[in-house]
Amino acid sequence: MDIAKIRNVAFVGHGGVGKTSLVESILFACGATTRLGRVDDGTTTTDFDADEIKRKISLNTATAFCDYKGHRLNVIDTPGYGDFVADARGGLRVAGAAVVVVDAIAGVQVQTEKVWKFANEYGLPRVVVINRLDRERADFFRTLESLQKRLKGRLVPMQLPIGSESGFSGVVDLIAMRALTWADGKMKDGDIPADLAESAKSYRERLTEASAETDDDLLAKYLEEGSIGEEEMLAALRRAVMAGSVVPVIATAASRSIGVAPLLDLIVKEFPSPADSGETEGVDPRTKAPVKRAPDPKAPLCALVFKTISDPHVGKLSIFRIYSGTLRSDSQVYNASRDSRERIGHLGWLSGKTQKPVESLGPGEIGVVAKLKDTLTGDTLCDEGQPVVLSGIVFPEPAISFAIQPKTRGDEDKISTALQRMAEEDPTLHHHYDPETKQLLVSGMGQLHVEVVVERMKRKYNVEVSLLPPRIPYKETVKGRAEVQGKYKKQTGGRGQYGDTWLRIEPLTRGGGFEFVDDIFGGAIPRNFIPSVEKGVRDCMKRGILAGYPVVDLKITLYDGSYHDVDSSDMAFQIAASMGLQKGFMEARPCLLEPVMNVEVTGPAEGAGDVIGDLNGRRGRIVGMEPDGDVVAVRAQVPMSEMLTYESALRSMTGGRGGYSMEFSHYEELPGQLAEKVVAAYRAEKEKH
Ligand SMILES: Nc1nc2c(ncn2[C@@H]2O[C@H](COP(=O)(O)OP(=O)(O)O)[C@@H](O)[C@H]2O)c(=O)[nH]1
Ligand SMILES: [Mg+2]
Repeated sequence: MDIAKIRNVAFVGHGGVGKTSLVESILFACGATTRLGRVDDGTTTTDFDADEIKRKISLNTATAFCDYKGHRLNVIDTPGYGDFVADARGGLRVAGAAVVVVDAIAGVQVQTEKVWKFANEYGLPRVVVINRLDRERADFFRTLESLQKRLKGRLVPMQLPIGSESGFSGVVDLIAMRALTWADGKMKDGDIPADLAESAKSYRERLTEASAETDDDLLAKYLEEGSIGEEEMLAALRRAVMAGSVVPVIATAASRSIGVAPLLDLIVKEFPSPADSGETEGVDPRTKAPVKRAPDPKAPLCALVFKTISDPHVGKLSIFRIYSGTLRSDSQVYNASRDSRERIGHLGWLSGKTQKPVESLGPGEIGVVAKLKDTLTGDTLCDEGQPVVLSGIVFPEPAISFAIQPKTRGDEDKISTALQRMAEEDPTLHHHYDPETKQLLVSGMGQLHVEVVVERMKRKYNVEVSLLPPRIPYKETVKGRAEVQGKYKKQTGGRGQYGDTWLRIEPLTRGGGFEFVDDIFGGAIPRNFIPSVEKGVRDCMKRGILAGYPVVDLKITLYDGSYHDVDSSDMAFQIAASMGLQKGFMEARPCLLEPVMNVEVTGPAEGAGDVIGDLNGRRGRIVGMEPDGDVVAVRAQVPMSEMLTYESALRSMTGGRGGYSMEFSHYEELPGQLAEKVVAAYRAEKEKH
């Protein structure tokens, strides 16, 4: 495939703005599908998962391909709802450009800002699509204003809408200065309507200026002659878009296919091909030296897996992008991230869940392969002789944990197999067994995420579980200092046990973690037992002392002790240190720390007072408020434990019109009375077992 003709494009934005519908219209317009699917009917190409069809929202990043005017478009549809938006990172990591979709009523929303930042991290050229312009109260110019105010970047309209709300019928193309209108799905090219001529002229000037500014000669020519030609303007705009100095804004109604063809033209004309994106950089895993790989089919292979789909029937599918070299069916590759060899069976192009077999794939292409044994999302596949590791994909840490219980006794093994499979395809899903409470904990990005996991477990893996109330990931620390002796001595018949330590316990600043200082002089404890003391301390910290939560922000100094020639052992010193810490910890004014979240609530302005009052009642601290038209965004910091029931509370407070997002911020001390309750609950639980 001609690399200059490839465009890899990620569709990103807040949930429900029409990304999946837009991708569906593109596939249909290009003839990749024979009928136009609809999100509401569960018939789109990229929302193929049963949970997506049921909920009518995208939960996963999905890919599809189509051909347009001799170009190959790989479209990557990403989820936009808070709990699932992290998956968009995978899509953006391998894309050459992003289409940021916003709603023509809501404008910039919480996740719009988030994906905008993701796209900045990867330095992606982008276009903003104002979609759903056919709806009542939709407003292109008001939305444009909200974009310009809240997103960093030079946003310049490349089109103007023709008609509004249900009368929205097409766009003025400000480059060709033509009117494109749609009737019954067919596009018509005509003259600009008289009532739009004036504003079209003035917006074209702004677009010309913005494009020309990246090129001094062109700007000089424009200022002198007062205009520049279409060809020159396109070339200048392309440079500006690729450099990120201009972000074109266009208008669409995806579900009516209005504006789709001009978006396709823009993707082909303004967005970079993988050849334009140039060399990719990685690291040689053996020498750690930087390595560069050109997008050349003859270069050594290097590809990045950006999505994994795991299915009990089909097995594991790895979706990847090739950066250099050629990958062939029936070959062997090296996973440089895991130091393992993988057999490549059949290769394919992927469209939703459907594979089209291909013999080989070259640079810039996106493909799929089944049944790799060790490979996970973020891994680099390459030639074993010339290994390289590309930077992976950073996924956020889970924000919330629930304990789960099997509905049928003896299903524990089935559950852990299911969770393992699901974690392969979802890097934001974590699980672990807590030996202290004997509970299996499942952690995810939010309540909806964990609920979807439970449903999926039932549908795909045929095992039913119930969710217990979420477990707040408290931590333990101390506020004071203590010096204690930890001594373990046992004499029973034969060889005894002897370990004796003196520990100084001190707090570190918040986030300080753990510090172990060896301050033993004169051999009070032999060198070889010092690591045993540290291990005893660490293990004890992991288990927790006050209420079974991990201990953090602690400095331990081992400053004295004694030993016995025969009876001292590694184990004896571990136990001695652990006993010392347990005693000293309780003397050093222990306390619990609770996670505090950054919360942003958006809702109707008239309800802002209620929202703020409620957040205060949840021990929240309001940190900012931004009115934006008749909508207000309230930012606050609120303890996680107070936010567990927020979803339904907000719904009833705002009549369903409010939305919120939250992510972990930091840890703070849990107030005494609340801490006592947590400790009491822990003791009660422990007595049961
Ligand atoms: N009126 C109207 N509805 C649209 C348009 N585009 C999408 N929708 C609807 O908006 C909802 C969300 O669309 P979807 O494509 O799932 O959004 P996504 O979450 O961004 O992928 C669905 O009910 C679509 O039918 C549009 O241009 N006009
Ligand atoms: Mg979607």
